[in-house]
Parts: sequence; structure tokens; C-alpha cells
Amino acid sequence: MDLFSEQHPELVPLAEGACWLPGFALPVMEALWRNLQQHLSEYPPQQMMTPMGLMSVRTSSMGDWGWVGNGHGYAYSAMQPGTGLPWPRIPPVILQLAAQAAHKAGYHAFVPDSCLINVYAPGSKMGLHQDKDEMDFSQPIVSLSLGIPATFLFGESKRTDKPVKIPLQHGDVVVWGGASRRFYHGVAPVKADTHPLLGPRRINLTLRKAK
Ligand code: MD3
Ligand code: FE
Repeated sequence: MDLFSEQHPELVPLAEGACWLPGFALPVMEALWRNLQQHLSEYPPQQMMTPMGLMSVRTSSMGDWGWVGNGHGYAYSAMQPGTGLPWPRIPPVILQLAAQAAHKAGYHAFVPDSCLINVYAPGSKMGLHQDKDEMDFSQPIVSLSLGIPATFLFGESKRTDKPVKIPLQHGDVVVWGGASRRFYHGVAPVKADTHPLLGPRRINLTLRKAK
């Protein structure tokens, strides 16, 4: 299938357990962006340090569990780095969107307890990795993209010579469950661009049931 075609099917199967819902979130993008702007002004995204080095992406979180890195490792944390305060709750518009997308992909009653907010400036990237810090791998992960486009990469193994590329756009949702839940994935360096609503950045929300 030509993933870069101009057509916008409702649901694109990507791999076992994974599907792409192009434009699924478009009807709520303005409400969502207002919410996120408010959140980011109160909980500014930070470049986390990991054992692999300083990340080019800036992150903030919502929900019971935020994702936090320090020089020694990374983990889900109930407290923000620095202040020690809890993260704010995930707003209903995001919880509803995640549950509806998961349902559409065949995962019922998805109730995430963590929303990671990744902010990409042009040039930011995320290397190939697996998401392995969650307790229950039978729970899917829902990802939502806002702002300038990015090329998302995934493959079954890190050694897969050519990871599959998906052009993710503003309003796209991807649901990862089943076998695809353990796939390696990453984001190619984001190209310079400007989005009418978000300006020169891409934001990805990753909704997970962490614990
Ligand atoms: C495929 N974020 O934060 S979300 C991450 O666009 C992360 O910011 C990327 O990977 C981003 O860990 C991608 C899409 C995603 C999330 C989890 C997955 C794809 C996945 C888990 C398994 C397979
Ligand atoms: Fe990931």
C-alpha cells in the first residue's frame, strides 16, 4: 500500500494489532490545542537526560504517571522533576479521544493513566526504541499528532534494514496493540515547517496505561 497517497481512508492497518486513523482527531484539534497551550505554560516541557544522552525532544506529562528521565535512567513518576508536585489530570477531551480511537481499533474500555507530551522543534528526532516500562502489554498505546508533519518509523526488530515509514500529520491517531506493541519505533528528524495553529513545531501525545 502507498502510505503517502493523498487518499484518506478511515482506518489503515499497519501491522498486527496496529492501525492508523488519519485525521481522526481533526474535529477536536482546536479544543485540544487550547488545552495543551494552557498545560505547557504551567508545566513547561523539558529536555530529559537519559543514559543515552540529552533528548532533542522536550517532554511534559499529564495523568497519574509522567515519564521522567535523569542521567541514570528513566521511569514513570507520580511527581514532576524539580517541584515534586503531582502531574495534572488528563482532560476529558483527551481521554475520550483515546478511548474512541482504541475502540475503533478493536481495544475496548481503554483508560490511560499517563499522557506523555513530546514537543519536537525542527531537527528534533527520536531514535528507534521499544516501549517497555509499562506493566501490562495487553494494553494498547494511542498516539496523537499535532502540528507540522513527521515521518514515523517502525519495524519488528532494530535490525530490520528498512523500517516502515508513516507520514504523520496534524490530527492523525495511531493505535498500537497486540504484536505491534513491542515493535521498535522512532521519529525521523523533523523537517523545518510551520503549522497554522501550532507554528514551527510538532507535538505528539502518547496515551498509555502505565501501571
Ligand atoms: C509503536 N513517541 O514517546 S508515538 C515515545 O511521535 C514515542 O513522539 C513517538 O515513541 C512520538 O515513546 C511515537 C507512537 C508510538 C508509541 C508507542 C509505540 C508507536 C509505538 C509502541 C509500540 C509500537
Ligand atoms: Fe516509544
